[in-house]
Amino acid sequence: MASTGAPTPLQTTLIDPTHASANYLTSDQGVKVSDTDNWLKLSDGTQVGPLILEDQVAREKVMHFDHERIPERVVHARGTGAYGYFKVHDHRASKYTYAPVLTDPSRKTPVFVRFSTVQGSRGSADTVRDVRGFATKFYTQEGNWDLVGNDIPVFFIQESIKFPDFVHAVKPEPHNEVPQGQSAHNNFWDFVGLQPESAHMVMWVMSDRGIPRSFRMMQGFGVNTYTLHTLSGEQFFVKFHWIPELGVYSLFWDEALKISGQDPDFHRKDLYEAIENGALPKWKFCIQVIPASKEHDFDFDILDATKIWPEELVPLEEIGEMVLDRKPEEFFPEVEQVAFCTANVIPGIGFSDDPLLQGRNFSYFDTQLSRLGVNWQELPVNRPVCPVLNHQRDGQMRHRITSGTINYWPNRKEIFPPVPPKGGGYFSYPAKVEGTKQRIRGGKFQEHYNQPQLFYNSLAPFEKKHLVDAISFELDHCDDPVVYQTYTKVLKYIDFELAKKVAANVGSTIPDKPGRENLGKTSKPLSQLYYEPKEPTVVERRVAVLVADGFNLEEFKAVHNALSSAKAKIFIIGPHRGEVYPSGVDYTDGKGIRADHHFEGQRSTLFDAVYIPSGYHVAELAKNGRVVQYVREAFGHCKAIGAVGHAIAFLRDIVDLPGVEFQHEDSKEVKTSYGVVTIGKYEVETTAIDTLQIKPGSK
Ligand code: HDD
Repeated sequence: MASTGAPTPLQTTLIDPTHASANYLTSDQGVKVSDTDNWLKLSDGTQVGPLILEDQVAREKVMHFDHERIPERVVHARGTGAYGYFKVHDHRASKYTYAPVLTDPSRKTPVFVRFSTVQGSRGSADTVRDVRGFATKFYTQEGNWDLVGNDIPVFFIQESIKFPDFVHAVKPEPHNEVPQGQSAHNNFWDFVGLQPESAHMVMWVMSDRGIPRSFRMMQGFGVNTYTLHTLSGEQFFVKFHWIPELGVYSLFWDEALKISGQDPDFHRKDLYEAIENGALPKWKFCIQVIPASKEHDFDFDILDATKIWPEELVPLEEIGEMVLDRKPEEFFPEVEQVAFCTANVIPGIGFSDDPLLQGRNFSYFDTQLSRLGVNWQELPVNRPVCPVLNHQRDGQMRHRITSGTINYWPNRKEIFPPVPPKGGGYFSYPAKVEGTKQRIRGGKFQEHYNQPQLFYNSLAPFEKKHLVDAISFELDHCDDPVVYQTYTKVLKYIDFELAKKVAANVGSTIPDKPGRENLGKTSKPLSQLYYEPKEPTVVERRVAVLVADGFNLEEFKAVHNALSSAKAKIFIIGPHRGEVYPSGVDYTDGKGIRADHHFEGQRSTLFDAVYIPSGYHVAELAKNGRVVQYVREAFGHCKAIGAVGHAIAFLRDIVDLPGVEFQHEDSKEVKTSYGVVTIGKYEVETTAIDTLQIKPGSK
């Protein structure tokens, strides 16, 4: 891995056809192939007869193809991934753990991160409402550590034995395999209505968190409670957090729905384009730590994965950062074959008795057996970067070859002896466990509504509105009244107003009294607004510039320069792809600018901001229904819209809403109202343009 300084096994496996020492086609056995287009046939030269099965070249090609698919992941099937590195800032976590990856600032640990959606299959769309997986493989010198998390800090269920029920309920229904890429159906809402421990996670997924703008703008959470250990024998409970440098932003539901059709690969393209353009996605790495002695000091169980540890009670400690800087070379061997397992921890990091985590530790290895086989760890993307030396042998698709006569321990030659814990071997914390075997859950696991209420109370008014709309959308897709009646009863226990609003929307019985009182508690970090970056940035934000023949070139250039020096991505959208000419240009001299897309090709939903330069081209734009819809839609989605000179009049005509103020046309001042930025003077001075800022996150 050139960029991170540390090698990965992939380097030895990578074939780069453009630099291969030989440039010819061979069979899988390395035999040169003379023809890959025609199957061997019987023919007298004019008549062509049947194919001959003897053709080993054709058979190999087709048979390989016949077996190209492996089972997709039973959940998180759709995803994408990238390589990068992880670094800690200093030694501050040494008081909690001896794991060098978390304590040694001189280390730059290579990572691979896979982002995913949960419900849909491999071919589903990126922008569906769903939880996003955020799984990180740290290739540490002490072995691989897999932190298999989500973009939401809690989970639907407390016990892993419920996982098959939950997944069956959320996945497409068994009789007709509907729906794809969404949870808006009877079975999901039936299950969560009867399993109220899911209420907290349901609130998160129905909030804007369920439709992120980009993987680069999502938080990540380890979700489960893990432990950290010191060499002197202290144990701490820990939760892991990723916080994106760019802030936490979401799409509007209307945008998400449209993008699902307009560009189903929106998120994966966004990730790779950012890396290609050097706008490297970056996250702060934080921990929340509770000393073992304080495990029972809270009114919730700290081992319950349906609960957060409110930051007011357990503050975040930032200890490091992660940067993604390299795309995979080939999707299948890297993104499809990467395999995570929560049981993959390294010395200094351990498990807790979190019942969800304990079950996960079993399930992930098991699922890799069915997807990839018992030697899944030997696949290039899964290989540790430190030596792997043990007596495991054989199994399907074994790659490693170990010489010698010994494949067991103890052995007379002392080959591969276990390392005593003090010498760096994995050390399981010696916890004393007593009890009676029972199928039981802890007492505090029985309380389900405090934290969903805390979450709802903490949202900004517009976030609450989105949440009501989202639940209403989903329940509207449930045609069994039992399902939406049951869920409105659940909502009553979270917030009375919320329950009434949803019930009214979906035709459910409107509750006449709350299930319980609203305790009025809030926690600031639960709202996305909390993560607004201190300095607004347009880095890698997509800006559409709408032009037709006759736009003002000088002004266009000034805005273009301002945006590109701020590292925004500018797309020129015109009546057709190709040359569009500014005013005063003889069309034959070829001095136009090239439109990247035509108005039908890329809709406003695919952009964060829209800018319309001044010029008589506005008359052309105004005649085009698609352009009018483009701008109205962008305004409706609260996008930043920039308009100058004549374009202001155009905007005023089509976005004729009370309360939206536009600049007078003879003014030099920059005016912003509802995200609409206007500069009024037709002959615009470039100094005025320099002050034009298009801020992200206005939605
Ligand atoms: Fe899981 C995949 C995250 C609970 C069983 N899970 C999977 C992936 C992520 C998560 C991000 C995709 C990994 C990848 O990109 O390859 N899962 C979670 C989180 C959970 C959680 C944050 C709750 C804290 N999972 C969970 C439970 C079970 C599983 C309780 C089973 C008892 N998860 C699986 C699995 C998957 C999986 C079936 C499917 C593909 C895979 O593992 O490799 O084993």
